[in-house]
Amino acid sequence: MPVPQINMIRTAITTAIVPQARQGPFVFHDDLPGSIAKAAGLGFDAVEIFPPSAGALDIPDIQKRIADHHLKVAALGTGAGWVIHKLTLTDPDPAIRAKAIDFIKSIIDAAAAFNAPAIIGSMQGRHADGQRDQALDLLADSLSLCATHAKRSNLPLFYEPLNRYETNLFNRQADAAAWIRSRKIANVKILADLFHMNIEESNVPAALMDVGDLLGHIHFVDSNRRAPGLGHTDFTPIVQALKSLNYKGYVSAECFPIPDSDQAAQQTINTYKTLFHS
Ligand code: LER
Ligand code: MN
Repeated sequence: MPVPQINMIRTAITTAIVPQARQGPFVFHDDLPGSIAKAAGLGFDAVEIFPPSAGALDIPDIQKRIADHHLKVAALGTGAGWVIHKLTLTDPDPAIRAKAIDFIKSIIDAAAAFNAPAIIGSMQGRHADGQRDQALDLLADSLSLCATHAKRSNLPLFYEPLNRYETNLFNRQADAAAWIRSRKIANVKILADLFHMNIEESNVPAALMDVGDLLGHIHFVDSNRRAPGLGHTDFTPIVQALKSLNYKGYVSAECFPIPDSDQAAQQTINTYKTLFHS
């Protein structure tokens, strides 16, 4: 039975098939068919997939498994472009930037086969000392190119501010949202990751309200990057903020498989049922 929903908030769980990301904050690792079956069995609406490349995905096979399990794909991550190939959208070298954009476009196209958006997280990169303005110009241009490409499939592109240990471009939601608005970067929505927000924001619900209609996706996770309910985040005001925004996107569990994948998945769906039960 699907989890009862309010406000059309939909539930998702992350699954990574990138060997270099085995220690990363993803609930399921390595076994995409198995994690699709488990996600459906627990009542999630969707899976969020972190692939090594577009070419590594057997799209017809995944489409069939997703359809057979009445699931959706919430989003596809692009972080392998950084983790495996060290490509970023703000690299000062135009040849590396071009490769980064091509890598992302190929993931955007693969995601479109599932009617899902792609996520720009670690591929945003970081700026060198004294180079912030130049890097933000490069980020604006690169995001615009990728978002224009996504628009051809009528899908947005998600941009994710990260905590200070992972980027120095945007760490706080309001700063990123104001920048996207002032630069008029079309078709980009913000991905708010509650783990990064726990480090960077003074008030998480207020920061979500600042993002407002630019909010496109949420990485729903506790303060310590464990499954929701295993840390000290107070989710009640966060859910209230989502309700008052009439948020209709996914709450996608991007957390460590602690104590293991199955227990983190079960913990997540239990918490979702409590928080999002109408
Ligand atoms: C990385 O910390 C993260 O949160 C990912 O979602 C970025 O792709
Ligand atoms: Mn994230």
